[in-house]
Amino acid sequence: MPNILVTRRTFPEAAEKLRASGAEVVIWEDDDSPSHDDLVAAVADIDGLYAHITDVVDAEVMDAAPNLKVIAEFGAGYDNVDMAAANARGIAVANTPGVLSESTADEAFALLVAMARRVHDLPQIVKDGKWGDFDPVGMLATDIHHKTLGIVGMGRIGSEVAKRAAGFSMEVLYHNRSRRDEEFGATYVDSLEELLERSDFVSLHNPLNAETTGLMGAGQFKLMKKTAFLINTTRGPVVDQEALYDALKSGEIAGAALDVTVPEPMGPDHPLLTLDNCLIMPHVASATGDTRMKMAMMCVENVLAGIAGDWPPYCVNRAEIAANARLKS
Ligand code: 8YV
Repeated sequence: MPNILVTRRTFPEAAEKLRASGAEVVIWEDDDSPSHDDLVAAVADIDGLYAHITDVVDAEVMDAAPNLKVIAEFGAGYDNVDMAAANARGIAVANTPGVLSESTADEAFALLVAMARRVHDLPQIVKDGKWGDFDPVGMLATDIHHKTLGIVGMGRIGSEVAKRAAGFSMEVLYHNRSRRDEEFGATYVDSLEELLERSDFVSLHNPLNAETTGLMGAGQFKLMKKTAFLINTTRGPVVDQEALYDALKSGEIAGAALDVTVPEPMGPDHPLLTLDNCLIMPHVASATGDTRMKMAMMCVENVLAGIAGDWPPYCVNRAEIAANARLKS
């Protein structure tokens, strides 16, 4: 009987479907995620790993799981998995693309609107009893319509953000590894620098990798307009948070809204939380009931296919595994 480890709580429907396959399913029910040592100990007999962003799935974990055939990641990003190690061991890695694009874009856009229209700070004035007499030049916000949005990384989520921006009559620029067909009227710009200089809002949607770690640092904030806002719903390490703190504090940029941070969870004492022009959400862009359920069911499909010896439907390293197999033969 194949064994599956699910590293966080899941929906009953997902657990039932896994068990209905006949597999032995262990679900990590603790409030805390398994530590790396816990994971190494828990994977000894497993064939399939249903993993989450909190799991560092490295060579040590893979070597502790000699029967492991598939790592099914709950999420679109799988930067927590050592892909070179998985490729070398012929372990299929799969993710949950597509189903979360619109929810993530909705949240990115909500953050943009919140920063521009001061939804993040004006309610506090009311709560604090500081809502004074009408002031025609007080409590001013920033327009969204007819402003320029720069999208960094025009994948599925980026293009959903572009679609929303079109509805707000924004001009949309994008910078991507490759030029795509004009997405919802978005204009390709060759360099990140140009995008940063021209945008009133910059929204990050590129995956985390060696090239994108620290992509937004002091030099990039200097290029941005002093009136511009940064939105990050991708991964925390894409932004140099110390440089961001300085840029927000000194007025180099107008504000930032982050769904993702370093570390996660971020403690209440973090310096970014002392700033009025910074809004931080606890990594919840895909966290709607409907979307999380779809992600869970996709993860189930991936893990069940993998333990049966089939390619998971949303496998991300099929070509790499096949190439390695050819090299070895
Ligand atoms: C997930 C995400 O909820 O898809 C992603 O890459 O960041 C989120 O949608 C997160 O990865 C939790 O596993």
